[in-house]
Amino acid sequence: MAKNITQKILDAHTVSGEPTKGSEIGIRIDQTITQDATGTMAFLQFEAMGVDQVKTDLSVSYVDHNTLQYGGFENADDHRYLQTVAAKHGVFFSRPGNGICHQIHLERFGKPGGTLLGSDSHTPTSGGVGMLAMGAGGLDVAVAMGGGAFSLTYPDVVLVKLTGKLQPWVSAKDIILELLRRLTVKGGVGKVFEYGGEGVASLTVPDRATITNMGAELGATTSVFPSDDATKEFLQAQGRVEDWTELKADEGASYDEVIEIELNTLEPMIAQPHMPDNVVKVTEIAGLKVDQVCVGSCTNSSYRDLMSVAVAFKASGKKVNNEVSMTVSPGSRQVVEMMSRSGGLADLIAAGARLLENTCGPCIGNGQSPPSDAVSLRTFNRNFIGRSGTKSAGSYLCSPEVAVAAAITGVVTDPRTLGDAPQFELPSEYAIDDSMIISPSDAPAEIEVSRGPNIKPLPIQNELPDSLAGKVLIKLGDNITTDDITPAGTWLKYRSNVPKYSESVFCAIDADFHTKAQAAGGGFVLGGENYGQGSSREHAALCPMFLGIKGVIAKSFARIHKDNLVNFGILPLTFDNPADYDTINDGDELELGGLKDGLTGEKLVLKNITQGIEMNLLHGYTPRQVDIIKAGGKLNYTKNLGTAGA
Ligand code: MIC
Ligand code: SF4
Repeated sequence: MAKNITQKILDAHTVSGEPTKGSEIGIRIDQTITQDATGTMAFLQFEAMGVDQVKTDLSVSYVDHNTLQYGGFENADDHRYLQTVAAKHGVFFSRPGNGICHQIHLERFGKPGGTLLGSDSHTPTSGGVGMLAMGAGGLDVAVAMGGGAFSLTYPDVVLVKLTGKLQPWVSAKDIILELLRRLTVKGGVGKVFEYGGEGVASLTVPDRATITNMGAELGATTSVFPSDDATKEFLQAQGRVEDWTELKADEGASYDEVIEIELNTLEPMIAQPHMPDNVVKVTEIAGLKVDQVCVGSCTNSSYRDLMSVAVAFKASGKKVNNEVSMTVSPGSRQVVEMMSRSGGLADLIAAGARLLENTCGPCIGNGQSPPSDAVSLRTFNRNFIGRSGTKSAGSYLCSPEVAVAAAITGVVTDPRTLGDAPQFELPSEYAIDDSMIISPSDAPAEIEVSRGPNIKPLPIQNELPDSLAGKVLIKLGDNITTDDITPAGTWLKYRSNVPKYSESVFCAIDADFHTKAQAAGGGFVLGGENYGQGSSREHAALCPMFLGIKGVIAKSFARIHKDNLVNFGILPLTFDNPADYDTINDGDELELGGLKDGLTGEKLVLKNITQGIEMNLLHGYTPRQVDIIKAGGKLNYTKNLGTAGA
């Protein structure tokens, strides 16, 4: 049978289940990524499983989110813990200062045809070199490090057929913004986006990685490009051509859906506040005054991206506009070194751009919060309300080309009005220096794992009782993000301290939520469509669990968050009849009984005691998920099995 790329990789890695659409399969994971904001929990969970050495081909622990170490010992303690626990258990450790996990993984480790699981939603970046790379909660990654399979629903595969070639000043970011415009932030749920067509050849690996990275904003399981001559060239330039293999769809391979994009007709695009799918052509809002421009994040921080900004500045002979504050955060140390050697960095600094550390930085609200009511243009992937740290500001997502045009003029500007597009060559050899990636210890028994006071023990969930009762503690609308549930920014340093971090739950929506939840002994959360979209942070399940949340009833869920709720023993449930959402009010007293038997069927009966009505809820769990929920979460379930091979 002719196979597409997704089928080829999945079939080569399937260890359980049938490869039929919609059914659950278990796949072997070749490589894992963790980052510091999710990694401390993932490693505490890995330790709790009692596995000595990781069983993957490669596991890397990156420090890139909380590198600032401001206001106390917390970040630095976490780094120490991560470094020692990695050394002890066979994991490579990428030190703070080495760069953003996705950029580095693409540069140094990603391999065509392999599987990668990462405790960060933008793990699909490595799909740019033909990997099947997926984001997941830290606990799923911990299980994969222990050699356990990763379970996923066999996806629909969408072919994104690219024809023609991008015009000057139009770049990869515009392709993914166009897809978001067409499909919305929930248009990709349950799907893998596979890129094909003759237009693929004109895109370099950094271009492809921008697209696969931001496929996460479609809610997609992942996105993948073929591995071709461009991939070989990139891996050759990274000094690892031996990692290259050709990977393409067979002639006549079938797809569940085909989407066509004519590259030559695309124009510069921009996502307006406060959702990545609120996309328009730049020309539609040209002239809007801009207060801040930020270039960077795992979407657009490669050498290619920064050079296009530097070269555009140089060619224009202009500086950053007096009314604009502009920052640049490079993706990796390799990018910084290459930019320094090529002179591009000097051009950026001469233009008045402010150079930040090569980390996530402003993307996750770690610095550069814009002024009140500001317009901030960012080459990032998320513009959720408040994510920048300033609730009244609006973040707009755009390409580096659109960002530099606005930095020069001080208003949203179509970069095509600037004249000739930046010309520069991508290197045939990148600067390779892995000295900030520390290998695991040769004598693991001698390593003592360092645990500072910020590292609090994992909260434990009990087995599921037969009935759950409690109040609706909050009623929410559509597209609630994990940033709404457990915000980042100044809260980030408490990622290893669940009791403290739990104080942040829904704080921007209801500042008293955590006290209310604890006083009520827990209860239920009511959500609309696509509940839990955005990041993979399992804290968005773990902290509500700590506050006693028993179930989240919503119209639909984002993939990773739904798995995270199950993993922590909170019931994600949907309405049999979505109109029932309107009949439940904030504060209503709810009861779900007969759970142990009920979970073996499709439907559960919810009693709304306050309104005196009943309704059917659907759980949609696989038998494995039912067992996890009954055990009180995946950690208990895995321990009960006595293996990480769950
Ligand atoms: C994000 O971009 O929201 C993050 C911070 O990288 C998260 C992970 C986290 O919350 O630690 C993600 O995308 O998964
Ligand atoms: Fe870091 Fe932002 Fe990428 Fe998340 S989206 S990994 S915060 S750069």
